[in-house]
Amino acid sequence: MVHHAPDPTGQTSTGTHLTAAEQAAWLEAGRLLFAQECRFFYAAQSLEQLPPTGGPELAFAGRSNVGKSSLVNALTGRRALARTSGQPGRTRQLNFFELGNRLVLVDMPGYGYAEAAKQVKQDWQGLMFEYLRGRPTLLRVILLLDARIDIKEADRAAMDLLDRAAVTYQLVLTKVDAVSQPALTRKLAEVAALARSHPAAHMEVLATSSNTGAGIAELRATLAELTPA
Ligand SMILES: Nc1nc2c(ncn2[C@@H]2O[C@H](COP(=O)(O)OP(=O)(O)OP(=O)(O)O)[C@@H](O)[C@H]2O)c(=O)[nH]1
Ligand SMILES: [Mg+2]
Repeated sequence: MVHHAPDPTGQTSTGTHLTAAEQAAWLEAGRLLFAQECRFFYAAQSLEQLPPTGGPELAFAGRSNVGKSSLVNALTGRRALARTSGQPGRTRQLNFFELGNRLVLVDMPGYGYAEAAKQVKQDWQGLMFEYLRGRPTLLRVILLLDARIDIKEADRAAMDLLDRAAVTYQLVLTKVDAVSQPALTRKLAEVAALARSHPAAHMEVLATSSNTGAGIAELRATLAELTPA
């Protein structure tokens, strides 16, 4: 299904197919899901430490510093649920958050962080990819791309890996507050083309800012749509 949101908040790569009333109901479902209690319940540093599979999981992945932890906070309306930092490489474990007994949000370590010690990098990135490949309860990966930065080799590698593992992922732009409207429109077109060229990528690309809240209601609604009742 394809959704449209009013500009500039919640700009998406696709057009409108919903009436105003349908759009309002769609957004309300997202609001309700994310208004529920959300609590951190698990951190895993190795595959053996993963929590037993339970409810459906949504994983937030992307390059170091792209804004994964900030987005988890913005979605849940909590300032400091997931730890964020201006220094890349802040999140080094898989952090699991339970949302109202319906959904598990997984804040992942970033990839493509050149400065990390080699062993540390192998450990946490290996864990991330093993989790993504092998988790049966994973509903979808939300793969974040910084709206200000060109797509990097590490992003392409992550997409290829998910394609090969047939794990559905959705591309979401972050930090759209930091780019001009024309630059954002160009970026959305570029990333939508990228999504179309990857078999496991969802067609629709969302544009978000954890700072201003742009696109957050639409992302909540999109995620609510995926969540079993
Ligand atoms: N302008 C702007 N900056 C943001 C936004 N979201 C996050 N940031 C900044 O980006 C930096 C990284 O944010 P994090 O949420 O820690 O990023 P991360 O992807 O979790 O990083 P790692 O855990 O290190 O992989 C911080 O300085 C945030 O303040 C946004 O929407 N707009
Ligand atoms: Mg983080």
